[in-house]
Amino acid sequence: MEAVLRLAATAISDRLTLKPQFLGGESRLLPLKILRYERLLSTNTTAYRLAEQSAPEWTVVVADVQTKGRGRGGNKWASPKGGLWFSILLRPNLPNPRLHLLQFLAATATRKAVENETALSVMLKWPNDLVLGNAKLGGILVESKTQGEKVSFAILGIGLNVNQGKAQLPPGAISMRLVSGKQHELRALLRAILDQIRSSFDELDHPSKIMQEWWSNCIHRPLRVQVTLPGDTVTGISRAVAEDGSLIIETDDHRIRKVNEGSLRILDD
Ligand code: BT5
Repeated sequence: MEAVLRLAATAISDRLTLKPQFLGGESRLLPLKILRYERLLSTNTTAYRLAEQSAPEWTVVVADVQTKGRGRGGNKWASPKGGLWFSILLRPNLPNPRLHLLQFLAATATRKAVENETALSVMLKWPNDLVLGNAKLGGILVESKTQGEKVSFAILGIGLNVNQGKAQLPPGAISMRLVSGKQHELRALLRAILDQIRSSFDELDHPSKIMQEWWSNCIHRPLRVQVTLPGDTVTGISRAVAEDGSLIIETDDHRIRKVNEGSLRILDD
C-alpha cells in the first residue's frame, strides 16, 4: 500500500516535499498518512485519484497552493500560499443519504480546533461555510463515489484562510491573521483539526447530535436570511437544520420551507 501511495504521489506531482508521515494514534482508527505537496490542481482531485487506486482511509493530501481549487457546483476556490488546503480520504460506513453528515461534523470539528488553537471565535453558516466576524474564513467540500446505496469512499476537502493578506483574499473573505494580527502555524492547525475530526468520528452514528451541535454555533440562528436556489429564492427566518442537512425557514407569510441546497445571505433588516 505504501508503494501505491508513493507511486501515485509521484505520478501526480514530482514536487512532493515531504515523505508520507505516519502519525499514529491510540484510537481504533487507521493511522493517518499525510502527503504534502507544494502545488496541486486540487487536493480533492488528488485524494480522489488515490482513493480509486485503493489508498487507505485517513490518507490526507495537503497542498501549499492549489491552482484549481474548487467549491460547490463549479465555484472557484482561491488557494494561494498562506492558507490551509487539504482533503481527507474516508471510507465511512454510511448509506448515501447520510453523506451530508460528514460536512456538518467536519465544520464543527474545524471550528473547535481553530478556537482551541487560536482563541478566534469561528461560527458556521449553512450549508458549508466557516465564518469569522461576518466574512468567510473557510469552506468544506465533500465529494464521493457510491456503490449502490453505499458510500464507497468520500473525500472531505477543507479550505481555511490562515495567513493571507487582504490582497490575496476574494471579496467577502477573511483570514485568521487579519483578525488576530498574528502568523499562525499551518502544521499545528492541521494536526488539531485532524485530531478533532478523528475524535468525533463515531458521532456519525448519531445524526441528531451532529446537527444540534452544528446549529448551536450557527451564525444565523435564528435570523432573517435569503436562500437562492436554482430557479427560486426563499426569504424568512432560519429556524433549524433538519437531520437530513436541510435548512428550515419560516417564510414571511409564516409557511415552513425546507431547503436542501443553495446560497445563503443573511439579511440585515
Ligand atoms: C466552499 O465552496 O466553500 C468549499 C471550499 C472547499 C475548498 C477546499 S480546499 C481543499 C479542497 N480542495 C478543493 O479543491 N476544494 C477543497 P462554496 O460554498 O461553493 O464557496 C465558493 C465561493 O466562496 C466562491 O464562489 C467565492 O465566492 C468564495 N471564495 C473563493 N475562494 C475563497 C476563499 N479562499 N475564502 C473565502 N471565500 C472564497
